[in-house]
Amino acid sequence: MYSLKKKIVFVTGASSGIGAACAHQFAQHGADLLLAARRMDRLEDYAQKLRNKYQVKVHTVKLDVRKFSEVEAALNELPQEWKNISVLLNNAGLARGMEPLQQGRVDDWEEMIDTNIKGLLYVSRGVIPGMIDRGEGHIINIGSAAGHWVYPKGNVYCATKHAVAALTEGLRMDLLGTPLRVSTIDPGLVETEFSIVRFHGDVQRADATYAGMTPLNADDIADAVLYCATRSPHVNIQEIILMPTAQASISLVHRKQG
Ligand code: NDP
Ligand code: 8X3
Repeated sequence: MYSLKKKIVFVTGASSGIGAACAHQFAQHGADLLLAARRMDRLEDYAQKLRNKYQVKVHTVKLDVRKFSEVEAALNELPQEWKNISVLLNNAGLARGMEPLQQGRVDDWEEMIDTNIKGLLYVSRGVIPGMIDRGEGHIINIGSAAGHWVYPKGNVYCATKHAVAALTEGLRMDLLGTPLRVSTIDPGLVETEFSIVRFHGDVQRADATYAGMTPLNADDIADAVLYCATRSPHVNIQEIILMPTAQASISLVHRKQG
């Protein structure tokens, strides 16, 4: 097994959901955490809880992954002791809206493309050269079942997650011959703030996404991430697709009535 003790793990989108659950489990394994998101109050509160509970070091970074100059500055300005990142978890991401493409909102498209594709690229471009120099690193992307299949009205979100799948595969090819590993974890329905964000704060519509079925929770995804991150260095788990038992395919969900 690969020990994460005292390794630096960089989690984007650590203020909520899957990113926060992964940060928790990485801390349980003794990793030091570099946590990034835009909502600093939440991030700092959470960081303090992890420091107290697990006696690990946690450094927080205010970061909007959509802004290349911000990503570049945040990485350049990291204190020296935080620069040697061993695991990068590209998790920051979102869906916005669920309309037929011909009625879609351009602002929503831009936000998804800028966050899910360009943000992942900016952070990866900033972190990977250092990993290559040090001869150690694991990039774990949070893709989606929506990166394998498309569902009605999922158009642009699905396209961004298909892009994540392509970038994961391409990166693995580009890093061939180095000791770096590249993995993607691709969940189906997970109950987090994802649907509230998607529906612009409409909680009723968000709740309907999970009505009558038991979705995955953020810790289920963290289990898969930690499994990948703790394999021996010669083992690369390329991809894990995980779905709720009640989800047979991207748009076939069994819901109990009443
Ligand atoms: P949440 O909304 O709970 O968390 C999203 C996280 O991303 C937050 O911490 C948010 O932090 C961060 N984030 C969003 N935009 C930016 C940005 N521009 N810059 C930096 N951070 C940002 O949703 P999930 O935990 O569910 O989502 C995490 C990932 O999992 C996403 O990539 C999503 O696509 C993927 N996923 C989710 C599934 C689901 O059903 N929930 C299924 C499959 C994949 P802040 O707002 O503080 O910046
Ligand atoms: C999120 C999963 O099916 O809601 O990536 O698009 S889904």
